Amino acid sequence: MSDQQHVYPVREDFAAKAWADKATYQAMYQRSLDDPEGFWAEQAKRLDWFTSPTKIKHTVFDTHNVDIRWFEDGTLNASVNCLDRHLETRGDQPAIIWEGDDPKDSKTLTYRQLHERTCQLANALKSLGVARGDTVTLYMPMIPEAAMAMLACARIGAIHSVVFGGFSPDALAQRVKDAGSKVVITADESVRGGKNVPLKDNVDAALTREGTDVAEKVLVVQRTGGDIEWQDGRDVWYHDLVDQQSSDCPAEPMGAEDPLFILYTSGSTGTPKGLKHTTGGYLLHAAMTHQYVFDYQDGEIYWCTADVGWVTGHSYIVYGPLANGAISLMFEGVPSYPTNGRMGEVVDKHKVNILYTAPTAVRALMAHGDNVMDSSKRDSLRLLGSVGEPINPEAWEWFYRVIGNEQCPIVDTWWQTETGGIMIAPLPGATDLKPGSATLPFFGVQPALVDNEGNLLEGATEGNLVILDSWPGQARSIWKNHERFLQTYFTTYKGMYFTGDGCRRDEDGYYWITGRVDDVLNVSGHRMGTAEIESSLVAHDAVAEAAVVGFPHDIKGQGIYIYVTLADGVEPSDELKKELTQWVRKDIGPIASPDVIQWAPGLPKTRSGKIMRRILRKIAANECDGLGDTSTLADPSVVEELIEHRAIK
Ligand code: 6R9
Repeated sequence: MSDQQHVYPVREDFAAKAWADKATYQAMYQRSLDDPEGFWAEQAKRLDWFTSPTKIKHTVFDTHNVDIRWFEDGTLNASVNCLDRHLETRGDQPAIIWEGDDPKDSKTLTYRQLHERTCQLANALKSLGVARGDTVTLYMPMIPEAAMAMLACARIGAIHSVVFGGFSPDALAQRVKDAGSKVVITADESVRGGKNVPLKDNVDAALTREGTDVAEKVLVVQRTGGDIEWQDGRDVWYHDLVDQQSSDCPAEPMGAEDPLFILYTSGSTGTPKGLKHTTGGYLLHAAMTHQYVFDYQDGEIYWCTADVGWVTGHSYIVYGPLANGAISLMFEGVPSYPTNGRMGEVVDKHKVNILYTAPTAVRALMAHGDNVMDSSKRDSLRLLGSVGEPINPEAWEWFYRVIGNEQCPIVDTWWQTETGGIMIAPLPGATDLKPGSATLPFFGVQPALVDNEGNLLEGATEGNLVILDSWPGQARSIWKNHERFLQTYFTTYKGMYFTGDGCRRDEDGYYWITGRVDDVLNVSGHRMGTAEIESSLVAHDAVAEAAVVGFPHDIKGQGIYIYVTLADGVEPSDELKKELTQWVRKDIGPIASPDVIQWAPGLPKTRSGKIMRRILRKIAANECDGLGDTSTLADPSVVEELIEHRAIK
């Protein structure tokens, strides 16, 4: 079927009111390439600066010398942009609408309230010894305090590092240590799907690990009142300390290139990387994309269902929307609790206009059938968005028809932790939609496709997705490891940023992301390195060797398929499978739970000892007929054996 049969043209009524129609998009995009200095100097005016930037763009994508600076002589403060500057015009407008895990729990914070509490928290952090340039780790539930903590750090020039609340104590410890955080902010427990998660216990456990003694203080929000251990001198109740603080806290003037936050993400090798994002360019990119891609109009209720532990939560729950003075809905729970209709019910309850979610959530609902949305009308919705992984056309159509009542354009937004904000996506008043395609680049973004040798490919074709020049929201480095930043992103294809994604471009120039081309899995929109899971497994006494690959999964997009070679003398058993599953969950977190474990007496290797993952991926996907060239295998019989004992038949 040709792509052309699936085009949803821009709706006239939408284009008439949108921030950008076709002509505007084309003119602005062209200008952003022809005159980046002029274009971005103008756009920078959407932020409030203490000192306006005069130097706009200084970016070098040289393999040996990657140097990315935007607006480098400007000074500003992100919290002022997200809070103070709205007080006069919209102080009493909601900034955050919070919907608790329990449908009876919700509250609203106005810009004035959010400002006041953020300032109090900022003063509290100062009283704990946090100063400009220090790092603070946040391990928090989806509660307004998480947004306040990010903004409070920004206010005093501290650098936040948010760690997703689903990560294990070991994963948390590694991140506290790498960031060198003096203070950890957490809660007694978080609540998700009616279950309590022991955040504070996890922090306690994490801080017993070697190298975490940098963390001198733990600030604890009381969310549930559950039982927790207390370490006098280290642990401080949030309500004891914060409530007594002054709500006057002058904001630090930060250089545009001063770090705003670190966020860890998985790569194909080694430990997670702390991507470093800076203040000016990041905030501008987040705010501008939030306005144009979601076509955000004043007063609308906007809901991004991500967790603040991921980059989507950073850019599109906190920084982008708040910089734009938007009303951002923050949801503590999960879409399936108390019933599968919850997402629609939250939309109706708060009259949500824009809903930004993940394909995995759509597919999970779709699996229950159309009736799953019967408990809600969703007639307040105007626009839908998708992020985190490729959305298959069936899920796109279902999202459009059932959730959006055939009334709402869908913006499929491709981007990454590294890119800071949306890179390829339709603008709803400007771009005709094709289900499954992230469509066209945002202003200033120059995507290209290259073959494996790095040759640029023209026209309708498929290849590796690279970006040819810098954009303001780009990560500047990896925390304390610039060399790794160069290695990871700028050595594969010289002079270009390599995304790690494969992509097709059609005859209309539309981009279709096909998924990772490296050893990174995308499970329910969560990024995970196969190497991380493998190193966790081989640390178990029973395991001699392990290889992890992704396989197609109806709901998660990709599932985790593990081949395990047991140590000598260890017998395979179902108990051992359970034990290994628990081991990985405990080591990394529940998001890394294996879906399938297959015992592998041997793994297919080249004669030089490299595991041939290509073959393992095929076997996991049940594509055993097309294994391709196996002539380089050291022992071909290994493959027969694995096929015969496939775990999924
Ligand atoms: C924002 C975010 C990034 C990886 C990225 C790609 C995949 C994200 C996508 C998409 C197809 C989309 N991805 N959005 N693939 N279409 N609309 O998810 O960041 O967690 O760093 O993941 O996710 O593979 O490289 P992050």
